[in-house]
Amino acid sequence: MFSIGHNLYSLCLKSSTQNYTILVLGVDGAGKTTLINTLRGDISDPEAGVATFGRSNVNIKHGTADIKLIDVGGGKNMRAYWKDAFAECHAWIYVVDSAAPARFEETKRMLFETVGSDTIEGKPMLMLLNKRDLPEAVSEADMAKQLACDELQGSWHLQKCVALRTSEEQKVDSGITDGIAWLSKAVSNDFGKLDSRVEQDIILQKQLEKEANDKRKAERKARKEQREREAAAAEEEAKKLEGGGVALQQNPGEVVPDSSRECCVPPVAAPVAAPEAPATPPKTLAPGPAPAPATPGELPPLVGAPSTPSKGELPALRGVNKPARLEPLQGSPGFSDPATVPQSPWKPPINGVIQDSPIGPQARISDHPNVPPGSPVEASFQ
Ligand SMILES: Nc1nc2c(ncn2[C@@H]2O[C@H](COP(=O)(O)OP(=O)(O)OP(=O)(O)O)[C@@H](O)[C@H]2O)c(=O)[nH]1
Ligand SMILES: [Mg+2]
Repeated sequence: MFSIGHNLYSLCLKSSTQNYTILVLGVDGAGKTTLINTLRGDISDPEAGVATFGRSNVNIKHGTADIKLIDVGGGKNMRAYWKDAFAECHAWIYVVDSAAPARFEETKRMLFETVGSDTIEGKPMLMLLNKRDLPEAVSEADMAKQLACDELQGSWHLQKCVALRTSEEQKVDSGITDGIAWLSKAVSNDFGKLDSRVEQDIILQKQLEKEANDKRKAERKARKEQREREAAAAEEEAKKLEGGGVALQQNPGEVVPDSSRECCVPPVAAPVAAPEAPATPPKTLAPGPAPAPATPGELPPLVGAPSTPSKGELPALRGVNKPARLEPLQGSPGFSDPATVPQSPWKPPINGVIQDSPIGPQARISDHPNVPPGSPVEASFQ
């Protein structure tokens, strides 16, 4: 009874040791996909080599074992994804192009970055020195030196091979069959440990992925909140600016700014610099009859102004915009209620002649009591 049970248990254990995963790594062009094609019994067209993008799984049978092979692209933009497959592998193969010594340094760097990872460290590794059929292939000893193989820890094996198989008649290279035999044995010998390690590594990997995901989410959320805060602040600012204008218009009885109103220029305008004369005077100004000299007590007409401005209007200078002026609000400093402020008896001059002057009808503007002696107004019209 015991022996039947024991045999059944051994059978189950044995059959469970038949399923494992091998990850195939190496820089681009090393021959990973070619190797996998050869292992599954396919032939490869050396002219039709296409770089692998992403990863693909291929199942093969080796003796009694079912092996899942993971092929991951070795291009620079693919290498960051290698680690995603470390946890689920029981063992791995590192493929090297022996005929590309210029890439040995890069190949070595990627090798040591990989072996240093928690989820692959210590798992059996087969290093295949591929493309031995090419005349420029570097010797095995030389390669081992250049790749610093003596610094590798744990269970590893170096094997030279030719992965390329171009016809049905061509036998699979013995370097490949030998290498796979070594790796299968290494896995079988230590399967119990390796299999529970894979289970733990998968849990660890999921945890790491979750942490990385949570971190990314938190960063995205923080960025979104920051954008929302900035948008709210900008909106608040815009409301404040808008609120100032609205208050002016909404307080009943207040004088509101009205840009359509005639500007309130003081009775006697400060001298306005005439627009700079162009090198060639405009046709409207030149040559023209010289303006008659101003008779005493009269002011000459302004250039470009209507000769007789109507009463209450100030002559507009050509090219000079009338400045708009906002009335002060009721209650603000400078506000004068028109109902209480006595109106000035002043009337604007017509052709420089002051109207209803307390001094006399022909008084000069500078004689007016409201004009201080030496004022710019006086200077500008004399
Ligand atoms: N002569 C020779 N050529 C080989 C051998 N193995 C692969 N090649 C050629 O090397 C080139 C690259 O092979 P792939 O298998 O596509 O290389 P890879 O490692 O999968 O490359 P990526 O998918 O870019 O990471 C192809 O043209 C293959 O035919 C070999 O043993 N001998
Ligand atoms: Mg490939």
